Amino acid sequence: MGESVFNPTLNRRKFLQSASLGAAVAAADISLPFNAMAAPKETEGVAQVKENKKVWAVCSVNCGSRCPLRLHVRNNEVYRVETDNIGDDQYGNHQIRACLRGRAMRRRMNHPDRLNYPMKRIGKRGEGKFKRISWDEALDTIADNLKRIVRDYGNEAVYLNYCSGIAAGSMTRSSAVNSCLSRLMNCYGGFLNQYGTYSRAQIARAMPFTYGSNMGNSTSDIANSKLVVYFGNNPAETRMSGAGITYHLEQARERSRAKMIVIDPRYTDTAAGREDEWIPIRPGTDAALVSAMAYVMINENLVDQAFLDKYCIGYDEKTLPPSAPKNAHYKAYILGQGEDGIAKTPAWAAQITAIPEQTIIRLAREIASAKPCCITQGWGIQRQSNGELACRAVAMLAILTGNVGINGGNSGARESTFTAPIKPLPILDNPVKTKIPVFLWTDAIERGTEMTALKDGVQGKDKLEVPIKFLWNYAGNTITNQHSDINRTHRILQDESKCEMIVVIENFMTDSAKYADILLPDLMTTEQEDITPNHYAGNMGYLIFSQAATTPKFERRSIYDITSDIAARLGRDIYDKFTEGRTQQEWLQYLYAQTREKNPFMPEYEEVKKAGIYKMKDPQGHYVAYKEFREDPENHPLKTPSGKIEIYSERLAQIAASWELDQQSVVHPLPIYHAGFNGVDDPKRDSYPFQLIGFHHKGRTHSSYANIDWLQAACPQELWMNPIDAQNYHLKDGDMVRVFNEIGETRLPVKVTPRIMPGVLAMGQGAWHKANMWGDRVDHAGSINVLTTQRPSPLAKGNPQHSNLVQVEKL
Ligand SMILES: Nc1nc2c(c(=O)[nH]1)N[C@H]1C(S)=C(S)[C@@H](COP(=O)(O)OP(=O)(O)OC[C@H]3O[C@@H](n4cnc5c(=O)[nH]c(N)nc54)[C@H](O)[C@@H]3O)O[C@H]1N2
Ligand SMILES: Nc1nc2c(c(=O)[nH]1)N[C@H]1C(S)=C(S)[C@@H](COP(=O)(O)OP(=O)(O)OC[C@H]3O[C@@H](n4cnc5c(=O)[nH]c(N)nc54)[C@H](O)[C@@H]3O)O[C@H]1N2
Ligand code: SF4
Ligand SMILES: [Mo]
Repeated sequence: MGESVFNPTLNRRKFLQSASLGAAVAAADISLPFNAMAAPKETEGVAQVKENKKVWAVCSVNCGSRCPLRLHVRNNEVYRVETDNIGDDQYGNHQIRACLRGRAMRRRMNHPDRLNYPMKRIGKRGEGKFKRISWDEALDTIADNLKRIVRDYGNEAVYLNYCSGIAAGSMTRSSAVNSCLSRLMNCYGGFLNQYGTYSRAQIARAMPFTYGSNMGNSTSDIANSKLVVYFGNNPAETRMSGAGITYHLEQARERSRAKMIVIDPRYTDTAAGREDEWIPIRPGTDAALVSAMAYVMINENLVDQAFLDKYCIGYDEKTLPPSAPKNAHYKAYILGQGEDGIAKTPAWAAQITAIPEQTIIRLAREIASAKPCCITQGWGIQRQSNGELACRAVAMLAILTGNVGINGGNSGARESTFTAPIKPLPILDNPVKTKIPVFLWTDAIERGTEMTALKDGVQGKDKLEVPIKFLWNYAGNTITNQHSDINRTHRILQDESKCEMIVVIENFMTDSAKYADILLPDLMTTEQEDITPNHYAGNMGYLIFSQAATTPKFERRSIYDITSDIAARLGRDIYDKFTEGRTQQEWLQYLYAQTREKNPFMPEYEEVKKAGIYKMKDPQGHYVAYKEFREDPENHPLKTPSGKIEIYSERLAQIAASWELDQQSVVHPLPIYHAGFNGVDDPKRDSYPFQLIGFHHKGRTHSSYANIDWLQAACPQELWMNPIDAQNYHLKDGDMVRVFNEIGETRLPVKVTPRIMPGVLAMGQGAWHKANMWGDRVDHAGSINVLTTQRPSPLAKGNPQHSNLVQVEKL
């Protein structure tokens, strides 16, 4: 093969040629060090090439659902995509219907720009110039570098980047801590661990200080509610599956006729005519709203005092821990008798939140008097610079009104969901105990040995001993596109003496893939056998037994196949430990058998495999978070140090006193309001007056499916702007604008709409970054992460990707 720069047009031609050849190229012929134990090859089904068949498959991207697909196959090509046909239109027996993205699966599988061959980089990192190489050369290069880096720096220098492209297949899942790659690395001495996610770093870290965990009632339990209050929760766009939360919400409300109030800077699809009231709020200010509602409730005697006395710590002086200073309790904070001396009146909150004083008063009375009231938040609130405080503040509203642990109520956290059981591939123990926050991986490359526990949230050690030298990236676009401050990451990765080896395993030439040193073409999950459990599907759980719809085309290979071959190159013992002598199919049989041992009511393997899908309902009906605690707190204490709900947390007081934090990064024992950095009161607003949030968009799952033309046409990438702002900036619908701040610039058309409040802008996150990185670095695709900061949130060291300040100009 001659030297070739990666070229989509060339690729497209090859694709067409091979497609017309039917079965095309068979799986690569790989010579292994020991042939007897050669890893399984994906050649099954070659004999059936001409057959007409329907295959159960799964849409396995990380949208929080996982919908079954039924792929119609002819001549080894998918020609039609259907979805679940088991069940009917009756709630409880409903079909798990795929959304518009899953139904575009044929266009994704057959996309002319798919990766077909292993490649090595021949240009600069990020330039996108690659040369086709053999699998042998690719895997040898990876194994040699891995051996060298582990020998020279130790296993702590190897990192598995957070990647969510494949959510939850038993064999194919891409979770950085729970995948074929983590198993491989654990067979070879381990890897630098991580904690948190891009999804919910702040809430997952903060909520347990209040409740000991981060649970919410199931959405179906809204059938028992009088009032639903959604803070930045948008299931109509983020839980879109036919079995998804959006359907459960609609059905449950049909039963209870519960009123619904949506608090969100955007008029979301979840509101969109189904809400009773939309209350637009400035991003990052929910804690101010809650504080003012608390002020009204306290003054009008509307709080559930018996609940606060019996179940909580730190509401007033009665339950304040002895270690706390005088007047450090919540009530004093609200009434202005605490440290800051400010009464959190509705007038005070009105100028912060942009919600009128009278609305706040009315809302407080309404929420306090409608019991049970389901107070729920999505994860947009916490993906901010003050997210840890804000998410606990929303929980405070549920606590003040005593709605915790009861049917029809909620804890204030996001809804919980029931998941059918299936054991994933065991990953074995990681001998390395050091962990970094997911969001700080670029810091761990650039200044790894400066990172400490008290400043950067390193866990397991006081400080990192080596920087990251080897980066695995399997099914993720978090090297650049999905991580903050793309321009900074680009700069860090240019220095090849820092991170010495980057391996990307992908289906497409994404922006992140361009930074690979070795780039491997993966099979899609529709092209191999796996077992995938449901995720956000309310109280209906299910398992999808997917089969390969087509044989592997070109030189694409499965992740188990790839990692087995790398294991073989690391040593015979590593290979044996990694595979345990099982093929992918044998692993699935084994994992199902193990699952069934614990759940004997589940059918035989062959039976479910034939059926393609297995559904089971939550035996509890509705899940109610902290129900046992509510009923019997003595015998069912929470997992907090006191066993109670900790409104005042002594552990947070300790962290606040001992960690190294700057002025804008606040950790506090109480769920107070603080604007955080890039917030409403940041001095930067003089130059960058707009707050910008990046919502999760229905046209894509993050960046997955972003390259599908049908979806681009249905859901164009636009900058949402209120008509008042548009008038001030002399902009009309469709005008091209530049959106910029001190970090970067992107360009896209403006959508002038009253569905966003004045002063706030929004764009869907996940559009594919498109910029000349050796030129002006201006993005031309509306890719928000050229504007987001790498500065982490205070407690979780998480991604504050919705806390952005920008300016806009007409082009
Ligand atoms: N500004 C901003 N940034 C954000 C967010 C935000 O709200 N705002 N959200 C954050 C959140 S919550 C998350 S979870 C992350 C998600 O970020 P990612 O985990 O990067 O998710 P995706 O963008 O979907 O990228 C997944 C990649 O996996 C690839 N992929 C899909 N299927 C397969 C497969 O079968 N095999 C292989 N090898 N690859 C596959 C896709 O082609 C895609 O490139 O983004 C975060 N980034
Ligand atoms: N279609 C689609 N579905 C998805 C995904 C996707 O990319 N596409 N991603 C999936 C993943 S991995 C995740 S983590 C989840 C993410 O789910 P979320 O994090 O809940 O989604 P977001 O859109 O970031 O935020 C939800 C809402 O919060 C609002 N919001 C933002 N800031 C604030 C604030 O300060 N206060 C209030 N009150 N509201 C605010 C936003 O306008 C938005 O409507 O979605 C999942 N589902
Ligand atoms: S993107 Fe999500 S909701 Fe849509 S089909 Fe796929 S799994 Fe289902
Ligand atoms: Mo996420």
